[in-house]
Amino acid sequence: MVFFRSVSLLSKLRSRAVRQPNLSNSVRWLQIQTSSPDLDLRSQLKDLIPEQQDRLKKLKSEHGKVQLGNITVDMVLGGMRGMTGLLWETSLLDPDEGIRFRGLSIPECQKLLPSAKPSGEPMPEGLLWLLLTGKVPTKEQADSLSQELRSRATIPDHVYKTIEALPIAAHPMTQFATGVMALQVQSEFQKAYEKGIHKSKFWEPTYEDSLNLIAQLPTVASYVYRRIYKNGQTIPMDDSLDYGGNFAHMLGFDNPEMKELMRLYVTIHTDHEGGNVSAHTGHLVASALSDPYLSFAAALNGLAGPLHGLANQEVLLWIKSVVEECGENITKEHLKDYVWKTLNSGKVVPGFGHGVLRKTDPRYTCQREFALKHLPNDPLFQLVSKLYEVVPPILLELGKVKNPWPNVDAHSGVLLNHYGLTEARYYTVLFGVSRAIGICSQLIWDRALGLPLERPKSVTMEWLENYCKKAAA
Ligand code: NMX
Ligand code: MLT
Repeated sequence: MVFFRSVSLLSKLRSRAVRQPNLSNSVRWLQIQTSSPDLDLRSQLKDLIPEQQDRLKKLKSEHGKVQLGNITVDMVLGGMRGMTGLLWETSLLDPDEGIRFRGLSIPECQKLLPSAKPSGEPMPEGLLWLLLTGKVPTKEQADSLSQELRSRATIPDHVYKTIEALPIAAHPMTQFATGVMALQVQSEFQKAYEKGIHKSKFWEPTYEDSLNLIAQLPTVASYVYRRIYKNGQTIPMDDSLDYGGNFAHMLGFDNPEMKELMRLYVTIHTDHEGGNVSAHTGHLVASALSDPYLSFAAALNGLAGPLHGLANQEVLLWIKSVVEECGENITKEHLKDYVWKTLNSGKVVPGFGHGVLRKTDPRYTCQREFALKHLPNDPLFQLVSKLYEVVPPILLELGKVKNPWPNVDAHSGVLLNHYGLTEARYYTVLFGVSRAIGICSQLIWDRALGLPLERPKSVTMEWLENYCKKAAA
């Protein structure tokens, strides 16, 4: 049966506890490493689940009534900013420090996660292992997961046909999300639910769907790219390559630096705690026991909005419009005028600002470091660097922007553009492939922990007015 894949233990299992002092308390429970690695992710997860179920039960029974803060009218009217309302185990965002994946910052992930080449960028499959188990995998474990993902990557033919039913001019995100919906036909969770699976077992077909989906996304995404931009000439998967390397390869980019960029890109875009639009949407939809395909397709539709994932497209198009109007060597003074022109026409400066972050996004910083190492003389990178100096003071001058600093999307486009992936309208699809790793990892835990249907209370303006009158009396 598909849920019970055989476990291949290459050597005898010997466990030892490894302390990693930089990790927060919330992840200490996961600090068990194996010196002779167990290469099967699913069986590792299975061992962890009972312990975490007990932990949640204890938290509920001992601290269920502890208050986490007050809800203000501003929060209700202001998109729930600052309102703590979700459990999300795989990552946590600090407004000043940025994201930590299971307690590890991006530089720590770059240092500790396995890489495809010596001292290279982290492999996304290593991060998937970390998000799911809280353990830093060995290179052997990451390679074994690479192999497993390749073995799950076959796409049913109807998926291609479904995408082909759309006009070629349809936005790449529309084509990609349509492909994900077509993949849903294979959902193990749906089949198991129809057969009456016991709820204690929900996580198992969810795991199968999630790994299949993560495995298949680069092929579907590459298909969309090659369909729209390369006359439909697709490139098969290379069995010798890892997840990120293969994705670059199937898109048509075999430059080793582009493969490294893709590994870094996918890794840093995977997860950004639970409240961002795509993760929250996926989590909400999944809370109705919708399977991972349905949930992730919904998440993608949120990611496709310009204030969220589409911002990476908007940034490159905006940068190219600067170059078109003012040339690559635009002075800082001219650039300031251009930024003001954008703001005065009622638009946002894409790639700057954030709903939670209050400093430069570390995902921006690591991409900047990549650029400084590999493409310091690229004219668009130099323009991005100038924007880093010019934009924040202007946004501060506006007086209302809470975070004037660049986010992840301010940088990704110029890197991709440098290696020949110049089609900005496609960029959000890359974000989407990456985000599946975070959303699906949490979804498996949602099922393992038996998290309930999400259903917050809403109120009307009249209700708020009356409530506030009574509170003031
Ligand atoms: N350019 C112009 N105005 C901005 C910007 C910006 N980059 N960022 C915030 N503001 C405005 C915002 O529109 C709002 O104006 P108003 O009161 O007139 O509606 C005001 O400043 C206060 O907004 P904040 O509280 O600072 O930001 P909020 O949490 O509401 O929104 C973003 C966060 C990310 C939506 C916002 O900063 C933005 O629109 N940035 C540009 C788009 C972007 O880069 N999005 C990608 C985010 C990362 N991602 O990948 O999802
Ligand atoms: C994300 O990666 O999801 C974005 O930075 C937006 C967010 O965290 O709200």
